[in-house]
Amino acid sequence: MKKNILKLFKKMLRIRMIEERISSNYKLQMMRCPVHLSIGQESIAVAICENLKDQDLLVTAHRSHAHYLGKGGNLKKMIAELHGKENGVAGGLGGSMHLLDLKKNIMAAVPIVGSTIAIGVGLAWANKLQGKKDITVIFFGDGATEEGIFLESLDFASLHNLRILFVCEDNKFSVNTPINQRQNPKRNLCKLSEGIGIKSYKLKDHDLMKVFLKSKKIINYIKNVSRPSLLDIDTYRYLEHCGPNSDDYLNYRNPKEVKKWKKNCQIEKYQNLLFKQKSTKLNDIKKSINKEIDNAFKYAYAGKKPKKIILENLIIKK
Ligand SMILES: Cc1ncc(C[n+]2csc(CCOP(=O)(O)OP(=O)(O)O)c2C)c(N)n1
Repeated sequence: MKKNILKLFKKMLRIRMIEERISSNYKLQMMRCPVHLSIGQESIAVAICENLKDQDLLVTAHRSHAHYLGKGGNLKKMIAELHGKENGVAGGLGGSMHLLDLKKNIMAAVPIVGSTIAIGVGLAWANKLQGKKDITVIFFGDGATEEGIFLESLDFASLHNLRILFVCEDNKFSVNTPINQRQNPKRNLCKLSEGIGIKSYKLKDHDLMKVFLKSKKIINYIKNVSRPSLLDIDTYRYLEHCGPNSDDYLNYRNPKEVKKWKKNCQIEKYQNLLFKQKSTKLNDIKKSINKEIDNAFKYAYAGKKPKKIILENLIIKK
């Protein structure tokens, strides 16, 4: 078990360190696309992706880095994409909000809020028609559940017994607007989804192992019974909605709430559990991650700018 926890911890730490580097390098103005960082939310992507097979499909939205990396997306090509380079995952034309890696079945990241929910349902429907047993995981935020397409997608998935795990990362904000200014207090996402016939679960904590164990059970259910499920998890982003900085000075979030979630930092929690203070093993892990990140940035810097847009070259082949 400890070996398993260590493996998941390393994945979380790697995502945190990659995003921290993106954040600190952003001021160099070499990355010119908007970035929506997942710092604070990494445990969900890592825990759920650990229960997926390479063949299982994944779609995500604008806050895509943790999902992409959790499913094994290519780091060098991701960093090159953020730098608008030809050797990036989308030829440098998409940026942070359009990550994909078809070798790992990371099918799309799309920033039109709610859009990838329907795209994911379409992919699962195609899989079903082809007799494939793989599941599709769709990651989205609490804001996306307010789009009409969300309920339409759930309805279609339920009607056609699609093998889908819908994952809502409920970080309580859509940009700077809190959930209580957007939704009736009686609105209950799991009840809404259950009303459409989809088994739904709420986790009020994004604890790494809790999410891992819960999603393992749910994914087994989806595979065995061929039905969709929904998992709604409370979580928190540490930085601004879009960009590399903190925006706590804006005071749209209660400082007590921010403090409470930072105290529940999953990296710190599992670091304390796994390592003694000043652990050389932890330092070695960090050194090796830093080396990998250095290499990814070198790869991005070495890439060429895309010359001109030729539409047929945009069709990305596996
Ligand atoms: C259809 C649509 N409406 C509005 C926007 C502007 N927008 C971008 S991100 C975002 C907030 C989405 O919140 P949520 O789904 O909870 O994801 P989070 O940013 O919290 O991860 C909004 C409103 C958009 N991109 N697409």
